Amino acid sequence: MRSLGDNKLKINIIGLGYIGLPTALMLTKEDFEIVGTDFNYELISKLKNKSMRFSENGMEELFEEACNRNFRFTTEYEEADVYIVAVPTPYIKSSKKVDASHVVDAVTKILEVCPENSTIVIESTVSPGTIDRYIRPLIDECKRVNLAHAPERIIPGKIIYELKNNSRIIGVDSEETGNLIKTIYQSFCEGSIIITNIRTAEMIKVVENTYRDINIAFANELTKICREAELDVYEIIRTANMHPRVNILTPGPGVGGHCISVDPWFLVGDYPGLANIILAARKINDSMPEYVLERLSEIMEKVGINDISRIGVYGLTYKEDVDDIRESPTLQMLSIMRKHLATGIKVYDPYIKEKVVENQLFDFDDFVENVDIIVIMVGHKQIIERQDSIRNKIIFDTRNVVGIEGAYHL
Ligand code: SAJ
Repeated sequence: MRSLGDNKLKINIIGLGYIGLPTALMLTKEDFEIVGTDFNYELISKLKNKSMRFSENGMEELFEEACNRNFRFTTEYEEADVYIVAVPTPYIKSSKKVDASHVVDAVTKILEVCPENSTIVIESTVSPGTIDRYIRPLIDECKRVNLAHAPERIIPGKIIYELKNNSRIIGVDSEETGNLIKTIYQSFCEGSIIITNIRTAEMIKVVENTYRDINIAFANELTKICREAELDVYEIIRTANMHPRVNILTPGPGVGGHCISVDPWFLVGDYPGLANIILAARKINDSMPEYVLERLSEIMEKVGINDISRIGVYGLTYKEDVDDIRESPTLQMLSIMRKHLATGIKVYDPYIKEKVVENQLFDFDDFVENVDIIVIMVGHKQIIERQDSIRNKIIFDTRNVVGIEGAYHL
């Protein structure tokens, strides 16, 4: 294995999505030779034309700098010292288990080109035991390669900041691999870097997202209880959180994204019967889009509006100020409505410029003009800044982000 003191260490990043691309850019700042690989030709040609699929604070500058430093993109896997795998790991809907096929494919292709003694780092989130079950056997029957798991822990919306400042966990089989990978991550990461074994690293990552899911579910359950008790859940959470050992998260219309709504299922799938709170939390969070619809129907009845086409849903993304719509509560809600043949509701999101749903509008003023009730599903900066223009509408603010008098809440 080459050390950093010798020739430039070559790192091949596999998967140039939300995690792989920013990680590659951070590493290109350093004295490594970086090659980014993705099987998506369209993405590679876009990157070659200097265009990125998503943007994050600070990323454009890094991208430009990286291109000037000869950061290369390709659809091929290359011979390298270290491989960092950042491909998606969805869950299988029927069994709730992790679908490791993209990671398996990536590692299989790496093994076709990698030299003996090179190192493969898996960044993709996997359920505990996945690497031993699916990845290690591929390597063991092929060649002598070192394995590491450095699960990504950055939050969309603050990717560059968190890549630099978050602590990292690195799961490895040997001290030597631990030290090499630590040196690589230390080149851009100012947080602490904790070395452990691979299965523990897998578990820590899934536990972090599960903890957040359970905490959000608690907030959502409190919302339902407080509605029944005619109490203000926001006041209750705000005040309870003043206790030094209480930190309840914020209720909302559901939990979306590719992480928190997915990872807890890995534990439910692998430990049925043991993962009880985890399962209950998933169910509560998954029930929220339906709960929004129940509240909406109450509000419509109260204000005497029954024409669905006069209702506007604000926000399609899974959370504020990102352009990612994966598993978003709005999409979940629209799908429930479709099942009940309730169509015609208008939808608008400032971050989504292409048509992804029926009756989607692309201009904020046009949207506001054409509806009587606005259901705020995402607290984008735009709606907070432009709340004056919706004051004369009936507002159902599921995120509690605008201070409009008379607005309805969850
Ligand atoms: N949400 C609430 N109430 C809250 C916080 C979030 O309803 O108080 C909702 C959001 O609106 C969104 C969903 O939950 O729909 C998830 O959003 P998020 O911002 O909590 O998290 P993600 O999915 O963007 O990123 C998470 C992060 N994990 C943790 O904070 C423990 C991130 O650090 C991980 O890297 C990422 O998952 C991942 O890739 O696993």
